[in-house]
Amino acid sequence: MKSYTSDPAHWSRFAHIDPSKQYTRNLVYSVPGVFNLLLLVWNPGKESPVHDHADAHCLMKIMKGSLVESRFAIPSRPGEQGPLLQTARKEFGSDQVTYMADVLGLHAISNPHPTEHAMSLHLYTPPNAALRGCNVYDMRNGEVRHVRQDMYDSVGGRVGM
Ligand code: CSS
Ligand code: FE2
Repeated sequence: MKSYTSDPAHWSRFAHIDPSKQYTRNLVYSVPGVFNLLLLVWNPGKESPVHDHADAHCLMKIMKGSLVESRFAIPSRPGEQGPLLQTARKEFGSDQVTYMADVLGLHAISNPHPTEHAMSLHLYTPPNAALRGCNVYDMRNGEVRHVRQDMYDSVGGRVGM
């Protein structure tokens, strides 16, 4: 992922945008049980919920714009310890790659730009979240809930599948 230089000619056909969402999840390719590769399109100024990664490895490469990653500690007693403890905040620019996994805690990703979309390529291995979902945390009180993550907004560049 590091050696690849982002070129919209390669990925624009996957870059479906749903303006009603925080971000649009486009499946580029998957090998069931091995990995899945998603192109995420982040609406201007929008942020993901704080989440874990379902015991999988996550590689994220910025394809367009920049994204801010905020990291948080996993609460030992969710919902009983007050607001999540933020451990880091870092901005990544075009073609940068970062790694995330549950051993590093939780994170939220946001697009800080007020008017431009940002895009990122995510590789998840194994593709656990697609099978069993992931946990989403409330930043203010640390409460956790499980969400499904097997729905994509487009698959292979096609919407409505
Ligand atoms: N895990 C999130 C994106 S940030 S890694 C998702 O798949 O929607
Ligand atoms: Fe994530």
